[in-house]
Amino acid sequence: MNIEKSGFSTKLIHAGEIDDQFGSATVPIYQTSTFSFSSAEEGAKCFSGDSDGYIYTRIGNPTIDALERQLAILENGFGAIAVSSGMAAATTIYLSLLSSGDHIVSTDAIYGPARSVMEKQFVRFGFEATYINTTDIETIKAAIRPNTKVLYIETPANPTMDITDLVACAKIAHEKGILLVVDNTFCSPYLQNPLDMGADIVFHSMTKFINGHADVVAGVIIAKEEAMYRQLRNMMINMGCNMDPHQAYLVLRGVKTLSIRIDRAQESAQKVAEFLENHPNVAWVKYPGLKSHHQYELAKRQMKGSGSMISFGLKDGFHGAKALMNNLHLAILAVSLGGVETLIQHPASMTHSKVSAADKQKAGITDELIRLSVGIEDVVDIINDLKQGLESI
Ligand code: LCS
Repeated sequence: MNIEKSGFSTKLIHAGEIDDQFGSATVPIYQTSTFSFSSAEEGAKCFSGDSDGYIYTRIGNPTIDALERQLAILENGFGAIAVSSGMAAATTIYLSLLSSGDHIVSTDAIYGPARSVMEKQFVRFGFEATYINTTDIETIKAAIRPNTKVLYIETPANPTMDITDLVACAKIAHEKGILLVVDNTFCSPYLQNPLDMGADIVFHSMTKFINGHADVVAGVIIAKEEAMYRQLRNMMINMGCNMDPHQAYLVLRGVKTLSIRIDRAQESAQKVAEFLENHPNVAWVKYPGLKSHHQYELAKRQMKGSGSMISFGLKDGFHGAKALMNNLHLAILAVSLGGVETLIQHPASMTHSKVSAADKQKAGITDELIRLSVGIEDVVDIINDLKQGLESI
């Protein structure tokens, strides 16, 4: 069977398989730091690249390899690099692609630490960064300078749910000879495949939808071309931000149900978004599946579904947001997203608190904004919980 030609859900179940000596149905956890060589000569061959035998788990491990092969197939890339977290994916990309004096153009409303690590720490290495509203193509063109090396997009953006046109970005990036990097965490490979739309590198926090059970922190980078894959892989190995075999096993288990989890969560998210939009205490709702989303048509074009992330604002601002969050019984008040449980959080004071007040305002991360990650509980229970929470304001 050619797994690459099979359907997405079949790939979820079978693309991570390996042949082991006992025929186990799931991938065993090779919980070892190192691997023995059959001879001194074989050891030397492994190090010189003349043999693809395993050496040391930071460099490669059968359990981690199985997950990497699966992710490369799911995102239609040359190869995948599993890393210890989504932030390890972002920093491995920054450090692989940028040298002192290079410039990066990025979506302003991205996951807070992916921005603050650049602005507060990597500036010391001479990297320059410009954060802009990437929903406007002319703004992107104007931000690109002669020393720009990377266009870095997060779409839908965390937490504004603004959508950036991936095909248009790929066109600009390639005209200018720069690389397009896409954080695809909010969609997962089930809903959006940036490499197919012209991106060079895609990455995920697998802590979210890919693992889906709120019990692992993990990341992955997928490169379209071999040379880029090798460059990123070498950086991961030398920085030591590799995944652990047990972590890989848990993600291999979680990813099998990605499509059915997302189908269920996004069906509920549509109903939750419609409920919120019609509630008198709610000022606005941003969800790609609502016609009121100003980029509804673009979302339909580049995403295979609307996902299960919703942003909304309350008429009573931050005061109302706090009252709602303190009065929910089913939704868990916690950061993170993309798990089977419904989560709610307040980005301005939580995930994006390290972004300056002025930059938050400019990026649309306002005080009244609440972010909801809709889980797979019964939708009537999710809506009833929100209803009683909203009535308590
Ligand atoms: N990219 C996106 C879009 C994210 O939402 C996150 C984490 C990361 C990268 C980093 O991944 P990590 O290192 O945590 O695996 N987002 C979080 C959030 O919104 N709440 O808590 C974590």
